[in-house]
Formats: sequence, C-alpha cells, structure tokens
Amino acid sequence: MERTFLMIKPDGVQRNLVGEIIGRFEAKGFTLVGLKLVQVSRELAEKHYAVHKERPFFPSLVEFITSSPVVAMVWEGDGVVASARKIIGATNPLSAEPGTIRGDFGINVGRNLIHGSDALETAQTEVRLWFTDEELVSWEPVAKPWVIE
Ligand code: DAT
Ligand code: MG
Repeated sequence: MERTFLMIKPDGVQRNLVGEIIGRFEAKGFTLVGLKLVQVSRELAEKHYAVHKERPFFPSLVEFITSSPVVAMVWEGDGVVASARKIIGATNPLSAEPGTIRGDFGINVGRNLIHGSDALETAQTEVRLWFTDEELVSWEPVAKPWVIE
C-alpha cells in the first residue's frame, strides 16, 4: 500500500492548525499509520532537506524547522503521495489555490505550514528517515468499504 511522509511545520503547530490539517487527510479517506511530535535536530533537518543544501534559503529553512516542534506523520492510501501534494497546494502560499492547506492558511513561502513527499521514491526515503518500523502501525479502518469500492 502506498505511503507518504507529511510534516506539519513549526508555524502550523504554533498557530494551532494541527487538528485542522490532520482533519483534511482524515476526511479525504486516507489512513494515518504513524504520528509523533518532534523537536527536530539540526542533523535531521539537514538530512531531510539535503536536496536544497546549496540553495540560498537552506540555512533559514533549517533554522525554521528546528525552531519549535513539528508533527511528523505517515499516511497510507491509493495515490496518497500525489493526492497529498494537491491537498497541500503550491510551495508559495500566495500562488496556492484556495481550498488547499497553503492556499487557505499561508502567505509566505518560508511559512508554508506543511511538508509532503514529492514522489514515491522520496516518500520511501523520508518515511525511513523519520520513523522506525515499530512506530508504523498497519490497521484496517472499519469505514474502508465506504471509502473504497
Ligand atoms: P515543497 O515544500 O513544496 O516541496 P521545495 O521542496 O521546493 O517545496 O522547498 C522546500 C521548502 O523550502 C519549502 O517548503 C519552503 C522552502 N523554500 C522553497 N523555495 C524557497 C524560496 N524561494 N525562498 C524561501 N524558502 C523557500
Ligand atoms: Mg519538496
């Protein structure tokens, strides 16, 4: 079953949007299989954003992600990687469509509330980086036949 890694960033936690954000993925019908509050270390932040190492915004991005707790999650479902990216919206909240998380709650690219894996392979790498096998729980939602034919 397809899985993706989602992380509510420090701004989402500080602005009390955790419930609102998690609710969108629950309401869509995806299944939560991993969840924890994390005070991110510099080492983890640098590994997670390693692809952006050479970008000018990298130092402030690492500073931001380590500044206050984040909510790390793994969600499961058919097509969840691409669908979660659509639910999240464009990187710059000013360009993100209304109805998306960033479009509804954000203004600034450096305060865009949530991270979502951008492809299947990245999702696998990020799930492994943030969660141990023991922290991931496979379970059968009773509502599944009412979500998936
Ligand atoms: P996304 O989070 O939509 O996958 P990304 O992988 O291109 O976007 O960048 C990772 C994060 O880095 C992004 O969520 C916010 C920050 N970022 C990206 N581009 C930026 C920019 N031009 N200025 C400041 N921060 C930026
Ligand atoms: Mg990205």
